[in-house]
Amino acid sequence: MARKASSAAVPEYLLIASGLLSLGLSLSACATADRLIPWQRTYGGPEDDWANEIAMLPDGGFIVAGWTESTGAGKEDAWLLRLDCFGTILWERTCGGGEDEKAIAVAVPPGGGFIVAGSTASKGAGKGDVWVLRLDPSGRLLWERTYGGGGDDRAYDVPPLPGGGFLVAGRTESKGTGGNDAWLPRLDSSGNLLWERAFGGGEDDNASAVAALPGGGVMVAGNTESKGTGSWDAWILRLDARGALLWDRTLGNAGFNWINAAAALSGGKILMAGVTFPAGERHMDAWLIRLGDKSELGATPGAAPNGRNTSPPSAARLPPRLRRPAWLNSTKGFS
Ligand SMILES: [Ca+2]
Ligand SMILES: [Ca+2]
Ligand SMILES: [Ca+2]
Repeated sequence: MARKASSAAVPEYLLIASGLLSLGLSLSACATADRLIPWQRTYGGPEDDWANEIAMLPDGGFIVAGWTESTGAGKEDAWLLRLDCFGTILWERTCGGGEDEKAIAVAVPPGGGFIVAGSTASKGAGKGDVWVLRLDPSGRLLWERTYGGGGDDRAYDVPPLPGGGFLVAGRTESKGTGGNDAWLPRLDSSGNLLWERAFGGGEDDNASAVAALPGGGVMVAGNTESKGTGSWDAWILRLDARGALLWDRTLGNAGFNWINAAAALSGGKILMAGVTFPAGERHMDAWLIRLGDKSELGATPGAAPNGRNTSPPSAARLPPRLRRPAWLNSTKGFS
């Protein structure tokens, strides 16, 4: 009613124009000069402080997950920074106890707020435990849970899944076959464990990132010393929506091969990133792996009815390697 009263006094086209103008102003508030680096900032105190992952928010701002030794409850604490689109801190929060904590991954679930995964040595079942925290949009803790056993257990990714809840990707020393195994605890939206899967052999194995597929199920980026060639090989696992392994493949050479990021592109396509250390060379190369389309992703290698080779890409199909590893986050998966 108030709107109608005011439109009687002000021409309607002016109201529409003013609405469009304010909408345009709010959208353009984050616009920056067309420069290569519109801004850069540092955050932290006198001790070591680390930003590990960043997620963009609908208002143009960001949430940053990392850890800090400069503030908090002792040693390293998980550290979350809510920034506006210019990098100004809106709020920051540390979580943890007297031992080491890290926030490794952060994501924005459909319901808003934040889901954070990392590790804690201050609580849980012993040594490091996987640690998942659910925060509201203001950074208030809604719930936190630890997962793990007596060994060292770590989380590296925590994507929200289309069906609700989350899938943690990490590694466990408490379960599985030997050494570390890739570990995938499936959580509901309140953090309750729905199921968990561990994959690996007698050596160290891990799951470093997950990309959800449109038809259900996930593609897991992992790394293995138990399979493949030489020391570490990249390890790609295709799981269905219940966590059953449909197929897996290793990619690598006799040197060090490692993937620590997975992005779902449109149409069910997947891009993974990591580093590869060509045998006999003294430097790492950045490494991008583009997986095939949805029809390939769901197929069982070697069992395609039309006889096509549906295997995930071999190293020969990878794009030319970049000689600039610096943009890669080498810590995710190493910590
Ligand atoms: Ca701490
Ligand atoms: Ca543990
Ligand atoms: Ca293992």
